[in-house]
Amino acid sequence: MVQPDLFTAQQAGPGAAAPTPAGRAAWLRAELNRHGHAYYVLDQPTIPDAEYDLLFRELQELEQAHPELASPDSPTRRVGAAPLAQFAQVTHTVPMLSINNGFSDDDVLAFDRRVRETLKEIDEVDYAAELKFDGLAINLRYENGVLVRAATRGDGATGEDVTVNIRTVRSICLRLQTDNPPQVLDVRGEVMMYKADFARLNARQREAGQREFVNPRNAAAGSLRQLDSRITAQRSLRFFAYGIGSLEGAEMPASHAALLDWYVSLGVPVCAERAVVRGAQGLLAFYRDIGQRRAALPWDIDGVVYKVNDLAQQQKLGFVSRAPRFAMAHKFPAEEATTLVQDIGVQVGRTGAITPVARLAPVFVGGVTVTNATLHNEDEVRRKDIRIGDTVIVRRAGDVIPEVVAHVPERRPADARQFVMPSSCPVCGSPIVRPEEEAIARCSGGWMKCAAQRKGGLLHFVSRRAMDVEGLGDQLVEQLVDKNLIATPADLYKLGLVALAELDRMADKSAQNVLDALEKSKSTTLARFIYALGIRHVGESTAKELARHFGRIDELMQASDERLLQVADIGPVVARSVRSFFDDPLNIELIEQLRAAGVHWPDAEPMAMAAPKPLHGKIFVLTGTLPTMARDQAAALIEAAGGKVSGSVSKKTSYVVAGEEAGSKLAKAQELGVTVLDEDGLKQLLRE
Ligand code: D41
Repeated sequence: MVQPDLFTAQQAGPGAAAPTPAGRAAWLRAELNRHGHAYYVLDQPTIPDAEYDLLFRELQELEQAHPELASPDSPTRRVGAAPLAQFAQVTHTVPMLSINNGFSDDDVLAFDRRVRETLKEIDEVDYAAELKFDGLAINLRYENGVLVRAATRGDGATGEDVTVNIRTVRSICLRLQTDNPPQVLDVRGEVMMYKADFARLNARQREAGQREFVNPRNAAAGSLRQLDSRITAQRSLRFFAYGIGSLEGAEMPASHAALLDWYVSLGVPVCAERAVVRGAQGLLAFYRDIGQRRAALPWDIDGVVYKVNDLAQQQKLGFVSRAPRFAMAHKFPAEEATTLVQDIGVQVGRTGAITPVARLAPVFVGGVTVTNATLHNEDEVRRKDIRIGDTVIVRRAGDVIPEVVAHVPERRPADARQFVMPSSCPVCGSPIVRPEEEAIARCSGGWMKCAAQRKGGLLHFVSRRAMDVEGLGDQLVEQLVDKNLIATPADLYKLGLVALAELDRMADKSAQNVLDALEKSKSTTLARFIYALGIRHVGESTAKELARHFGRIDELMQASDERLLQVADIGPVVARSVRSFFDDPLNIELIEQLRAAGVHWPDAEPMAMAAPKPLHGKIFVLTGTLPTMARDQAAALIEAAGGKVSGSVSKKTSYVVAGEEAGSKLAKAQELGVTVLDEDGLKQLLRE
């Protein structure tokens, strides 16, 4: 799309002789808008952040020196302004309607039937299907292509003027990308926060000792309704368009899909997860597809929205009370619900980790009834201040285990009780210990004494991604351990038909199935076997790396810390954990027994021992501008030599490489006594 000021841009670009301030400002704005759009809307960055910042600062200075150049669509207007006393009221020229909700397939069939009845003579209706973002509805008014006002939906008739806040949202264009913009265009859509930005924001809030937000929606609402827009500017809000209000001076597109395509061409962000589908079956297929991918999306949605695609058909359908008859929101089961904490107990994991668990009044959330939710660890219970008797928000997203998100302060009873970490394991009675600097308290009984750890370890051993013993679930392992029929994974392969068939809910047939599954599991891979051992800190991908690197179990069992550290992604903590696992004679015996029982896998050649890289284990922090190297270049060279680059200086930092205008990081390095290098010093190290 051609920018109106692109002609001046070319004239005033690099190489042009002495551009006028106005020409230079126009060029800078066009450049910044182009790069900003590529980054925030297309997700395809075109220049490094540092270069963007440079152009930005130049424009800021230019506008300060020449106030007459100030313009409402300048990217410099995105940084926020002085706080407001209150938001002004805005009356929407065309009211912002609400949308009818449905929850079941039947609701969808009924919606489609009503639509067909009204439209008559149409067998199958074309629908535009899109996501239902969990954010805040907003109206963006563009006059002659320039963003002049942004208002919240409010009660649909009047909302609040949040223009200064909306200006800080990088993906929202301050000027439409077209040569002939409509005189008036009201773009409607949802402001929200990506899940990753939400997590980063909460981490920042936590570090600053400030209140954390319960979910991305609340974070988006809190950020948008800030009277101090400089705070909003730091909050990474996003926007997706899904509707239109007033339109003057342009032809209304013929369909909803065409409207959204037009928006895309104007530079207005539209989510790519949308489709035109046919009939109720098309709607249901869209719902199922998105439902399966819901947890993997970068943002929260609470359903999908269906709209009759043809705008003439929409007109014909009209409205009931305040919602259009042409649209329906098909909601997913809520991922959050409130319920009562009846008690807080603890659970003992396979490594002995003690997890506080809230016992809840049963609540339907994320599509299932939940009675237990994890509180992660003791510090989390304190931080979130969850007490017995509290009303809490419980979250179950996708297949993730349910967790307690927050308590509802207004609903805390006077007799709410604090959780106390027990001093001994509820399963085996061994002391519970919590090493200093660790977040996790553990049962000290170990595998030998603690049945909970044995059960957890056995369940892990037989799990699908480990030895994959089909049909050996919770209840069976529970009985086998409680009846002392097995203690270690090796005992599994000694089980006989008679012993198995005597267990509750086992018949000869199912007992034989378990034996067959055990037999089948003996033929495995080294990676699965390593993972099945349940070594602390060794997950599936680390197990794969270890298998690839060592090829044979004996090679791994004998590997030194140094050798282990050469494996991709293995650091000192994991190396230590692997080494101490194989230093324990009981573990060696277990492996021997399993091999004797017939567990086997194809061996491979170990990878050659590489010479350690020169900067192995060294952590670098880069700050300031280096004379000849860009920061990315320096980082790439350090990483290629085996070093790591970190963003902040700590006691663990090996070197700070400082260039011109190095600031607080240099000061911190000096304070901590970390070695400071200049570019030559770094080059010297790289040559060594
Ligand atoms: O994503 C959404 N939350 C969303 C909300 C959407 N994708 N489409 C919507 N369409 C409408 C109509 C049909 C009235 C134009 C909506 C909303 N309304 C809406 N959001 C809040 C109230 C109404």
